Order: sequence, then C-alpha cells, then structure tokens
Amino acid sequence: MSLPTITSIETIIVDLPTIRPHKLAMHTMQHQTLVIIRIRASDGIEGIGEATTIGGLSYGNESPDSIKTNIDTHLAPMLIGQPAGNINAAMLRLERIARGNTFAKSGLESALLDAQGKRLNMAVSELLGGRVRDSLPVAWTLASGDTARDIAEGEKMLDLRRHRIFKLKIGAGEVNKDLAHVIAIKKAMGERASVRVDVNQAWDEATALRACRVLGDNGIDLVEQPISRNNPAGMARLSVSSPIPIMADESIECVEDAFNLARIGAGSIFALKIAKNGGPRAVLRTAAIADAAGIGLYGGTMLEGSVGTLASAHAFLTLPRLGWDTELFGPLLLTEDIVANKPEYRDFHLHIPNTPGLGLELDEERLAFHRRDKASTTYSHS
Ligand code: MUC
Ligand code: MG
Repeated sequence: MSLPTITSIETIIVDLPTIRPHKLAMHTMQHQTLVIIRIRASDGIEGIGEATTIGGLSYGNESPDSIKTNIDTHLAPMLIGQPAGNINAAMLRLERIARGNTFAKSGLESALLDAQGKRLNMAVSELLGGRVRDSLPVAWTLASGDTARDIAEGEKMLDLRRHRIFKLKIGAGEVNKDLAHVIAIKKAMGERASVRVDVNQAWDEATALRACRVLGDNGIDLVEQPISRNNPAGMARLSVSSPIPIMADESIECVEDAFNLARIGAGSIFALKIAKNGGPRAVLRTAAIADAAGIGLYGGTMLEGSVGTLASAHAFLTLPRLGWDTELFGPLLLTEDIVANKPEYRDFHLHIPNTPGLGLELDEERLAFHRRDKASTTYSHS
C-alpha cells in the first residue's frame, strides 16, 4: 500500500475585524490577520492550520506577509511529495532548511496534525498522546483602554459565565495611571475573579520591581512579561523579589529559550504558545521543560482565530498540570469567523469535542469573502 503524500499547500491571508479596539503596550488592534494554511494529500484528505501574530511586526519576528512568503517560497516546496502522515520527518525537513520561523512552522504542523487526525479518525489531542481533560478554563483580556468600560465588560463576562479570569493590558501609559487602572478593576471584581496584568515588556527593571510590590499589595495574581525579553537576568531577579509570580511570555521565542530561562529561574510561570515554539508538538517540549523545573504553566494565545485556537487547545488538553489556565479567547475577540462550527465557550470554559483532527470545518463562503487577496497561492505537483 502506498503512503499518502502531500500534494499541495495553500496559504491564505484573512483579515477579520475585532469587536472593539484591543490595546496592547506596542499596538492597538482594530482587526486581526490570520494566515490560513490548507495542506492537501494524495488520499484526498485536507488538513487546516493557522499561523497568526499580533500587529504586523510589532510583536514578533514574523508578520502575516512574511509567514505567507516564507511558506510559499521556502517551506512548502520542502514538503510537496513527502509522506503526509510522517510529521516527525516533515518537521525535521523544515528544521534543516529554515531557522526560526516558528509561526510558519506551527501553522504547517497544525495542518499536518489535522490531516493525520482525520486520516486515522482521531482527535489531534489523541494523536499527541491523549487528553487528560475535555475543556479548558479561559481568561479574557480587558483592553479597551478605558477603566469604566473594562469594568462593565468584566461584569458582563461574569454574568454570561464566560470568564472569571481577567488579564489587563498595561504598559502603554504612565505607570502610576496604569496601576490605578488595575487597582480600580480588581476592587470592582473582588474575589469573584482572578485579575492579572500583561506589560508586554514595557517597563524597566526598577519600575517593574516597584510596580510588582504595589500590584501584590492589591490582590493581583501575576505579572506577565514586565520587562524586555533581552533582560533575562532582570526577569530572574524580579522572580526572586516580586511578591507575586512573574510570567515569561515574549522571553520565550523557541523551546531552547524555555530551557535557558528555566535554568536561571527567569519566571515562575511560562506562557505556552504554539506559534512561538513551532507547533502543537513543539510547545509540549517547552511545557515538559517548565514542568520538570517546577515552573507553572499557562496556555497562551497570539489571538488566533478558531483554527489556531483549537490547535493550541488540543495540545493543552494533554498537559498533566496546567495550573494557570488558558487565554484561548481569540475567536471571541473577532466579529466574524471562517469556520462552519465555531468553538464552544460556556461555563467559563472552552469545550473541545473529541472528533477527528482539530474538529473544525472551513466555511468556504466566509473564507472567500474575508480573504485579503482573492487569488491565493497554491503549490502543487506539476
Ligand atoms: C500577549 O502578549 O499575551 C494574549 C492575550 C491578549 O490580549 O494579547 C495576547 C498577547
Ligand atoms: Mg503576553
């Protein structure tokens, strides 16, 4: 019996509006741009993946345009004609010819896993060794930039039983103003919610130390990436002196970063992101490093749409410990979707069905409507 081989890889840039402006320290989002990847194989099976970042090049080293170009030009040609079901071999081929590019690799790996799951009639979480839970608690980010509006939004999420963990995006403004904003929101939420902050690298170490003390005194549960990823020693010092846990996010751009941070104690919680490790399997290597080092785990997002969110979720379902929950709310930040069956959020959790692959189907009409370039690029056997 001949094994199915990869026959074509298509990359599609899709722009979807956000429900409101989403303010991060480095960028305010009015829409999100997804790179959707379709891998087709000789047995007729198609796998879907997504490679998504935030704010063009303002967050990471890859932009939607570079992801598409690098897949089309360098990565896809390496996979055409290769066995579709051998994900180890496929990813090794990519590792050999491309450094970094973890977002692009993550989208491709997700699509290969989706296809193999469909082929074997197994959910991606089962392909990854088996799920130990069926749903994930999901945080929501309050980032309208306005304190009263954020409080009203938080109240609404509690009423809807959608979220009881809130992450506040700070760092763009003056630090005392940011702290007052956070304290007001925590005061309004009280014990009904866990409130955390994400500074997206905006502070220097001295500012961070002072701010962490204030945040700790006011019931905030953790501080995410307070200082630059280029100051790992500072992250280690803060992890010792801060009264509340320090989470590493931007500090981790690959599995090896995770090892180096764990070695020096730079962070007591790691944000796990499939895009920043090179895929759902790669992120589990970072999780294993963190877990072995006694570092807490948090299921992070690059605000992916439904496809990337489900790819992340299937990986997180397999983790023995996931003490700080997840923030897999990306699809809820968007006014539109390009899948036929939207992810299911209820009772403060994302529920992930145990159906083949990622468990999603593209809505072809919506995809056609929202794609940026109506003429996509497809590489295939000539
Ligand atoms: C980040 O830095 O964590 C995750 C949630 C959110 O609102 O922004 C992202 C990126
Ligand atoms: Mg973050």
